[in-house]
Amino acid sequence: MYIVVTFSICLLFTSLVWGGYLEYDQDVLIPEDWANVGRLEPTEELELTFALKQQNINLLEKTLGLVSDPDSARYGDYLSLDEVSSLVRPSKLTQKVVHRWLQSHGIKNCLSVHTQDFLQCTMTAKVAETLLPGSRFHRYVREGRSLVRSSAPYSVPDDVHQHLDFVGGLHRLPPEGKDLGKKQKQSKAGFHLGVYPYILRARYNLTSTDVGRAQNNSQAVAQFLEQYYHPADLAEFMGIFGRTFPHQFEVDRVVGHQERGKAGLEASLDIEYIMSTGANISTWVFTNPGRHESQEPFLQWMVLLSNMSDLPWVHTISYGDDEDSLSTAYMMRINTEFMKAGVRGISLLFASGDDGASCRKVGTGNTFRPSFPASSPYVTTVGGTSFKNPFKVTYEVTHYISGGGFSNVFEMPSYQSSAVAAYLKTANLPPQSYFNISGRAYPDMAALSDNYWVVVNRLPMPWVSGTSASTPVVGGILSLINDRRLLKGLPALGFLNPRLYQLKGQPLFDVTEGCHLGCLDEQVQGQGFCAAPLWDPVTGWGTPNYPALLAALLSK
Ligand SMILES: *[C@@H]1O[C@H](CO)[C@@H](O)[C@H](O)[C@H]1NC(C)=O
Ligand SMILES: *[C@@H]1O[C@H](CO)[C@@H](O)[C@H](O)[C@H]1NC(C)=O
Ligand SMILES: *[C@@H]1O[C@H](CO)[C@@H](O)[C@H](O)[C@H]1NC(C)=O
Ligand SMILES: *[C@@H]1O[C@H](CO)[C@@H](O)[C@H](O)[C@H]1NC(C)=O
Ligand SMILES: CC(=O)N[C@H]1CO[C@H](CO)[C@@H](O)[C@@H]1O
Repeated sequence: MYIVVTFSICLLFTSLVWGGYLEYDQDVLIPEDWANVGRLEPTEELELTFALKQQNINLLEKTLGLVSDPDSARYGDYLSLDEVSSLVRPSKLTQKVVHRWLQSHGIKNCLSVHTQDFLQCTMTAKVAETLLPGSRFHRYVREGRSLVRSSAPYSVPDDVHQHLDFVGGLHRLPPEGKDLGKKQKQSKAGFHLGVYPYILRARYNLTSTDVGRAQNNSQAVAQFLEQYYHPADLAEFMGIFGRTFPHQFEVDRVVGHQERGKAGLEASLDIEYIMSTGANISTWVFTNPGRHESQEPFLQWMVLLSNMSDLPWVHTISYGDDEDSLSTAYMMRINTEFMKAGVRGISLLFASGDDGASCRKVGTGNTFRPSFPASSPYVTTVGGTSFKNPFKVTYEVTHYISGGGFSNVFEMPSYQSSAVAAYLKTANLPPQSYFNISGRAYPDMAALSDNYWVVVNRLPMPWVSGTSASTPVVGGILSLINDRRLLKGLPALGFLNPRLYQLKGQPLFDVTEGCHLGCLDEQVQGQGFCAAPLWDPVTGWGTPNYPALLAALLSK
C-alpha cells in the first residue's frame, strides 16, 4: 500500500511539475571554454543512447550482495552476461512502447545490446528535436575538438516517461584533460628519485616472482580523454623501469579507436603502471569509445560492457564528474550498470579525484563537493598517498590532493557503516554543514599518487601526480591476487568492498597522518578530512601490503 501511494504521488509530481523531463536536475550549462559554433542543420545526423527501464533491480542488488559476501554460500557464484540479461532486461511492454515511439518518428537505425536495456539510434537533428521536445542541438568546439549537445533540457511524452531512465547524448560533456598534477619545480631539487615500478614493488612487498601466471587472467584500463598511448612508449618504459621483474611489453587488445596522434600523459600512465604491478598479466585498453560528436564516451563504455560476454576481471578508470553536475536519474542508472558488472565478477576501480574534499558554493556558504562514480557504493575507489620522507621507501602519509568524502546521492552501504561510524566518532571533523553524514563514504583504499615517472612520446617524464596513478597500481595488485585465485581454481574477487571492509584494514598499511584539501574559507581554511587509524575518508583503509593481502584473500 505504502509503495503504491508513494508511486502515484511521484508520478503526479513528475507529470504536473516537471512535464516529461527525465533529468530535471541535470546541469545543462556548457562551460564558456566550449565555443558555440551554431545550431545543427536539420538534416545533420546525430546519435542518441536510450537507457530503457530495467527489471529486477532489487534482485540484482541482492544477488550482488550475495556473490560478493565471503560469508554467503553464493560467494563467487557469478552470473554470465546471459544470466544478467535474463534478470534485468526491460519488460516486453517497455520494449514495445519505446520501439513504437521511435518508429512513429521514422527512427529505424538503432543498435541494441545483449541485455536489451540500451538502444543507440542515429537520426537527424530535426527528428531528434521533435522526438525530445525542448532539445536544441548545437555544435561546440574547444581546442580543435567538436561535439554536439543540446542547449536546453529535453522532455519525453508522458506515456514513454516511465519506460526510460534517461537519454544520453544531450548534456554531459566528455571529461576534461584532468589536471594530472605536474609539478613545475621540486623543492629539494634533483635528489628525490620519484616513484617508478621498482619503488612501488618494494613498498608494496612484491618480489620478482610476484607476477601473473594464470592463462586466462586479464586486466584493463579505460580512458576517455581522446588520448592515445604509444606501444613504443610502453616498450621504452619497460626497458628503463622493468628490469627487475618479468612483465609483458605489449598491450594484448585495444578496444576502441587508437590513432597515431601525440601520446597522452594519462593514457601512458595508466597502462605503464597497471602492467608494472599487474606484471605479466594480459592487458586490454578501452580507448575513446564513442567517436560521434554527440556521444558520451563514458556512457558508451558502459554500453559496451553490456554487450561483451568476455571481459577482463579488473578495470581501472580515471573518470569523474561533480555529483551536482549530473542528474540523479543518470547516476542511479550508471550505478545499476556497476551492479551488472559486479554480479559478473568484474572489479571496477575508480580514482577518487584530485581535489581533496573539493568545494562548492551553496547560498552564502560552502560545502564539500563529492564526485561520481567515486561515490558509487558499487565500485572500489582509490585515493592517494605520498612518502613521509621522500628519500626513503617507507611510511606513507596523505597526499593532500586525494579525493574523498560523502555522497549526497547514494546512501551509506551496510558494508562500511561500522567503519565509517568509528571514524566519525573519534576523528576531528569539519563542520557538519560541509558533508552528508548519511552518504556513501569514499575512498576504500589508496596507493602512492605523487611524483611518478612516465614515458610519454618517448621521453621519461618525472613528477606526474594524481589518483589516476594510484588506481592502476591497486588494479594491478588485485589482478595478481586474482591470478593466484584462478590458479587455485577459485573465482575472481569481483566486487571487492564487502570483503575488503571485513578485513578491517589488517593486510593494508594504515595511513594515519595528514589531511586533504577542502574549501578555502574561514571556517575550514583549506582543509577537508584528515587521515586517522583504520578507515578514513582520505585514504580509505590504507595501501596494499601484497603478501598480507594475498594471504587474506586467497581462501574461498
Ligand atoms: C552489440 O553486439 C551485437 C552483436 O555482437 C551487435 O550486432 C550490436 O550492434 C552491438 N551493439 C552496439 C550498441 O554496438
Ligand atoms: C612488507 O613490508 C613491510 C614494510 O616495508 C615489512 O615490515 C614487512 O615485513 C614486509 N613483509 C610482510 C610479509 O608483511
Ligand atoms: C607469464 O605468464 C605466462 C602465462 O600467461 C606464463 O606461461 C609464464 O610462465 C609467466 N612468466 C613468468 C615469469 O612467470
Ligand atoms: C544526503 O544523502 C542522502 C543519501 O544518503 C540524500 O538522500 C540526501 O538528499 C542528502 N542530503 C543533501 C543535503 O544533499
Ligand atoms: C578475458 C579473457 O582474456 N578471456 C579469454 C579467455 O580465453 C579464451 C580462449 O582460451 C579467449 O577467447 C578469451 O578472450
